[in-house]
Amino acid sequence: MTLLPRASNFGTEIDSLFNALLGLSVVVILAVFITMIVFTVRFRRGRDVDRSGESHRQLGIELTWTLVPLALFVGIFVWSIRLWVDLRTPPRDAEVVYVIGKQWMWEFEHPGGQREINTLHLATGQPIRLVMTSQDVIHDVSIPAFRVKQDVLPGRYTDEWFTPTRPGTYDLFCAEYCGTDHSRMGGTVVVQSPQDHAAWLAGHGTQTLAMQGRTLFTRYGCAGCHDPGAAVHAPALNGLFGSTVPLADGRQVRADDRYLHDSITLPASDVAAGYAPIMPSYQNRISEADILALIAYLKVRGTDQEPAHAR
Ligand code: HEC
Ligand SMILES: [Cu+2]
Repeated sequence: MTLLPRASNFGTEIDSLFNALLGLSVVVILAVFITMIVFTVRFRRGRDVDRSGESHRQLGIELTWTLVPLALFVGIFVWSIRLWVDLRTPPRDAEVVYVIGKQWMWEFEHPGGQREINTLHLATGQPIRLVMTSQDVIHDVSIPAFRVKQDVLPGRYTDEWFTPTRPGTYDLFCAEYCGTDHSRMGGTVVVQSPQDHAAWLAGHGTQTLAMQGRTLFTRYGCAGCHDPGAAVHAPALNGLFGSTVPLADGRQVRADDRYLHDSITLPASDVAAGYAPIMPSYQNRISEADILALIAYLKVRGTDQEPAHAR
């Protein structure tokens, strides 16, 4: 039973699971209601039937109606858990697209720096991992044709992945009530052939996200403290992403997206060991989009992928 287009790698399996649950429910409902109706007619008042019950107990029947449903439902459980794990495990070659939700629009950022509002261009066959955050309240990216849905939270990165399989135009909805214009907070996913998509990317690229990040690094004054030669004693931030950072309070944390994000908005909460807590907080002074660009830059800072820049 499909009322929706099926346009991602998850389409068939999620629909099969749904149909299996639906079929099983129908079987159980029929079994219960048919038995109920038969019994109400058969044992109605005034009918001369044997009501002694207990007397003819049959182990075979009891075992059957206990074990068969048990096996069916455990089977469904195992099936759905495997599908869930698959849904939560993006493949290594998945391309990241950043998503920012705000009242009441969606902003998308491709690694090549292309930015889009309420429209997202993707290519068939390319696994995509959406890394998502919110600028204000809780939102939720739901793309029914891809059978994916995930909450988007302020101050946190959540993700969802899929591989578009069929070119076309599909709806994207906000699936978490987020205020007055929630019902209008949506957009369109345009799935193109790989060739068309490459052409689209080339036609809309300006500067990669990391290059935009480098510009912002100077504009927000980060460079004044963090670049070599700065008068302030601050970490160089080279090769920081993915490393283990010793903190002033003795804890050790892994420098992931979340850590970089919080270092910018809440620098006082995780102070690097050996430094004074003098970094100003950028909370409410910087958009989530700019933070994403800064993080993209920090990921390549000090590596050979670092974008060239003028000082
Ligand atoms: C006034 C100087 C100053 C400015 C401006 C500044 N920082 Fe910092 N930053 C520091 C110092 C000092 C630390 C180390 C203490 C700490 O962790 O708070 C630090 C820590 C960090 C860390 C964590 C480093 C680690 O090794 O764990 C990151 C990431 C960072 N800054 C990024 C930025 C970005 C991005 C900006 C601009 C938006 C910025 N900083 C602006 C001084 C500054
Ligand atoms: Cu919303």
